[in-house]
Amino acid sequence: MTALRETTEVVDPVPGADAPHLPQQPDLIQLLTPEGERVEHPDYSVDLSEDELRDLYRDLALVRRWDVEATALQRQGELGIWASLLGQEAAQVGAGRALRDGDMAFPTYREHGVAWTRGVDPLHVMGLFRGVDNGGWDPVATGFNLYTIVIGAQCLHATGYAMGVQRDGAESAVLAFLGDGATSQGEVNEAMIFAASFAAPVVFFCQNNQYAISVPLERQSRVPLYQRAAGFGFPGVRVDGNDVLAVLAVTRAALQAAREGQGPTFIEAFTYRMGAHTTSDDPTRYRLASELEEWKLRDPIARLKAYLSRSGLADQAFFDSVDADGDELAARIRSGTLELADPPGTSMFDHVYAEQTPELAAQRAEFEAYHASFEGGVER
Ligand SMILES: Cc1ncc(C[n+]2csc(CCOP(=O)(O)OP(=O)(O)O)c2C)c(N)n1
Ligand SMILES: [Mg+2]
Repeated sequence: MTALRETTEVVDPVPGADAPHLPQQPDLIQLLTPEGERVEHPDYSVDLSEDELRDLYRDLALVRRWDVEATALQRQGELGIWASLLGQEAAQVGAGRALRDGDMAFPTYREHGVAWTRGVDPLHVMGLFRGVDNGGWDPVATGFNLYTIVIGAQCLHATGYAMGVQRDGAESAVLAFLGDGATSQGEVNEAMIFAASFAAPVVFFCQNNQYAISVPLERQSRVPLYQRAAGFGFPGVRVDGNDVLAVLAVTRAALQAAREGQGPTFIEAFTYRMGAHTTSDDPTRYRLASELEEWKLRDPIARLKAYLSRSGLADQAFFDSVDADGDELAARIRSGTLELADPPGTSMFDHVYAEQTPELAAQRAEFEAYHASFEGGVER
């Protein structure tokens, strides 16, 4: 009994629990250090033009500006809730820019940076968080599925979709997003078993932002997350999630392997959620301010800015123009959000299925009759 208790009880310190916070991580793939120094890696490289490098900076800065505006709008009562991506911009933009036309992404509820790279109008995302629609963008046209709140469910959707791609003989790949906490979810593990067994063209992109709401990483896994992939029988890699170049290189390689029939890869993008889990959360209740300060030194945008400035690829005029674009974007998001009209109550029946079912039609009729029974807000 004692032995059993020893192996099943979660006790501190968990073996390797402090590893994620150690500065030295030999297994961490990096092409840009936190100081903005360009480094080489034996297995991964990116060859980007000067314009492409500047465009990546623009993406990161604009996505952060959107996020800041959305958080402010929620605080002013204009959104029901907001799930901030602050600190995770490089992980999302790097992964999103690795996708090709024809590839498909399956997001959680936090992938605004990926939505941006797929050309989804931010106002569609704002509409979801304002509660006026369930997404609103076209998943087929954008190659970006609707947000999924149910933790891990999108990994099954992505794997099933990838198995379909395989059967169609298409040369495209699927990118499934998930969080560190989601790796403990049954559906994620089931999806990875199916993906491995069928060598499905799906890449699991896990943003390890160190927390599942208030639950820290060391409660989710006794081994670094990327090492779990070995148990499913496909490669796992850990990339610096705050290094947009490394994320782009690693995700591109994994998607290409998937397209070529080499099966899945698990990518652990090692990052940090710099804000609250959502606007309903107060992270000061479960983490130290010093931890955030430490991660601010690894800020994904600051390091690319340092690299671009130091290498002469961008000057102050460029950064000023990005700031101006950010202000314009924020103003468009603000005014557009305020103009989003409340839909009629019956619209909730419209997109449940592609075609109405008799049950749904009956529910709709009952809903309409109930509302018709009121006159000027008073029951007749
Ligand atoms: C099936 C299910 N269980 C619980 C929840 C409540 N919930 C919402 S977010 C979350 C934590 C997810 O953490 P992680 O996977 O690390 O993603 P992150 O929010 O950090 O991006 C939980 C438990 C849910 N949405 N779905
Ligand atoms: Mg998390």
